Amino acid sequence: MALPSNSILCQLGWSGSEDTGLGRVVSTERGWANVLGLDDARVPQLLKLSQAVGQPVVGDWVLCSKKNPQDNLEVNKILNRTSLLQRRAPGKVLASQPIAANIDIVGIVTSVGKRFNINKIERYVISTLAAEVTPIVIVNKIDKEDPKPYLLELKEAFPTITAIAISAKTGEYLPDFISLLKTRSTVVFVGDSGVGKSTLTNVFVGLEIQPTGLVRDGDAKGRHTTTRRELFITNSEHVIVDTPGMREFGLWNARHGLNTLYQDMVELEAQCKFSDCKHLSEPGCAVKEAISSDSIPAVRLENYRRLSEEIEASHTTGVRVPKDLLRGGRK
Ligand SMILES: Nc1nc2c(ncn2[C@@H]2O[C@H](COP(=O)(O)OP(=O)(O)OP(=O)(O)O)[C@@H](O)[C@H]2O)c(=O)[nH]1
Ligand SMILES: [Mg+2]
Ligand SMILES: [Zn+2]
Repeated sequence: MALPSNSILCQLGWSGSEDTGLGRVVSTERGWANVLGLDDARVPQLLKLSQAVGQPVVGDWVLCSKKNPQDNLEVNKILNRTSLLQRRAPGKVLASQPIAANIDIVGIVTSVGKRFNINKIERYVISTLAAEVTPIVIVNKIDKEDPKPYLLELKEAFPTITAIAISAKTGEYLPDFISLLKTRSTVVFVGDSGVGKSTLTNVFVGLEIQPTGLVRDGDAKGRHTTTRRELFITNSEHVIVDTPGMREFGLWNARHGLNTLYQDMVELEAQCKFSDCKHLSEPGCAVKEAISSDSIPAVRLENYRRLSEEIEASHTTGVRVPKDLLRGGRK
């Protein structure tokens, strides 16, 4: 039976039929998950994970049940994910860190001023494309500065990616952003600390639900006000996931995303004489030819090569990528 449109599961984005014990993970703790939508309840329930269920991620759809009538409800199944945004876990371990599941849009939030970093934005874009999710770059705080140069830089760097400039503070251009979202779709906000992800979440939810941080003038460092990922239903009938600022963003399982963003390079490579061409000094190298005839800038090859190496290394070795690169610097 289809669910009524005012049911909480519907508001959370569920479009299937009614399912007993179904809910959506709004936040997680070690061994536990906060699940919303069970029995159409408007408040989440903190439930223990049953053994062998695996680790749910915010945004997951889960099935919950009791072993015996007198027991507490437990999460005992994670439904197949339609999408998963992930990065390489920070630190020495060679592992992925899932950020959010079953998302439709990744809102890559940045702001005018010192926090704007095109290389860091590129990392988010590649990872979003790798997850087969649509990225939208959001340049926030346009009440402080004209966003035109930032939008131009984005258009030049990522001609196929949607970018929009807004002010979460004054609400300017927010309706334009909302008009890009399908009803009941799930959007996750990612970006550096202090760019305004929680401020934007509050505007959407219509309540001061997330604490927001003070940013010191003249200092581009954020304070990491948000400390966990959390999912909310908004006034505009969307679902938003707010996340803590990520200082480093390592690529994980992102080859598909890199190849999508650098399709020109992939096509050129296919025309090189040798299939294992490194585009250094091999004869018949289509990439080098394109650079010498100025059809692609040399820096594009450098970036492509560096990101390719990072993706290969992240899968095969524990080699750590220099922090500076993960933070959006370049060699
Ligand atoms: N001028 C201006 N300030 C804004 C805007 N949006 C957010 N801010 C301010 O920027 C500061 C940081 O905002 P937050 O929403 O806490 O940033 P965040 O991205 O959630 O930061 P973390 O939780 O640390 O990752 C706060 O002081 C906000 O009031 C905006 O559009 N214009
Ligand atoms: Mg925040
Ligand atoms: Zn070549």
